[in-house]
Amino acid sequence: MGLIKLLFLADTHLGFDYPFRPRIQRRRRGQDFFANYQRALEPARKLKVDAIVHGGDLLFRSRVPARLVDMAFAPLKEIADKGIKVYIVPGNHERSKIPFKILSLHPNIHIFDSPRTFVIEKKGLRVALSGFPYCRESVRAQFPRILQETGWREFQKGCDGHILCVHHCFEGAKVGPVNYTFRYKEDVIRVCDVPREFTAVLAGHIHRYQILTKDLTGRSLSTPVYYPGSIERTSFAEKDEKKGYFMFKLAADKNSGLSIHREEFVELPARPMVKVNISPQGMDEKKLKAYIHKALKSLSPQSIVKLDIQGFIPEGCLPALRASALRELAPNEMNISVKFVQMKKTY
Ligand SMILES: [Mn+2]
Repeated sequence: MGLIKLLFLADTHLGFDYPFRPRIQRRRRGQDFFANYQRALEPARKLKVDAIVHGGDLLFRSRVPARLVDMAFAPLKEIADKGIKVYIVPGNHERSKIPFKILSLHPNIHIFDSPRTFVIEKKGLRVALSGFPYCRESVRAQFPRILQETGWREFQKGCDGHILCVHHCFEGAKVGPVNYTFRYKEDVIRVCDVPREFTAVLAGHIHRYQILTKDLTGRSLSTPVYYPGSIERTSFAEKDEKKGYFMFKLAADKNSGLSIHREEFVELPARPMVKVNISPQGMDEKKLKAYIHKALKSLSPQSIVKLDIQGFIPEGCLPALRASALRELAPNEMNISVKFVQMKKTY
């Protein structure tokens, strides 16, 4: 029996910081997202996989220019034209506003625009991919019903196994600098509600790469949940995270059924994010500029920098903290922003 090679990526957020008519000229991060999108799709373009699954949030929000939709769709069409199957889960940034219908006309592109099941077949190996679009209202309560609506049970006889594709939080998923853990809220799916017949859950939505293998009490899950995370950092909460995508080899055995024969997390380059703390109390404009200049010089010019300005800001220092002034101090490739941790004026 054959192996099915599957590439799984999610949360590409295309369009993030990618204005078509920018009001000011500065380095934008949008191109980084497109570059990593292309890198992640490379194994598919080189025909090294049989199928790709996009776990949702293809675009950064639901209302986007038609040109951006075309830019996001073109690589997927190109891959589908080569005979590779493409499966897409609409995420919370998608809903009905993105014209997925255009894509779904392609015979190799399949969209989970409603709860449904598609079958991938290769050399006698048949895998049922079930999924549904992002559910806005209390998915925790509705999950068992929506899962049933995918019709997955009807594919039990003819298939070697099942994979679930969604764009949701599951119990135990972690995010942020202090490892916030999703637990009991109404938008968090219970891991025990995933039937053991599923070999894996492929999920988008959580931007940190992780594999959930245990429930909240520490018991092993019969079905692990795979989050590839976002392909680039979308906020400072992701500053220390690895970014990338998954490559899976699926295999089946008469006794044990479908399994992930091999899994690999492929890392993508991500820009360093750095916070710089500054207390400008007692400085004048010149001194503050010199201080910032020195701090920025010590960083990789590719960095995305946030200046955390703490405490009192002498009035004379304010011009040095204007966006335009900061751009002059920073290398061209650097992104720089300011956050006033406790903004107060002194007189
Ligand atoms: Mn997302």
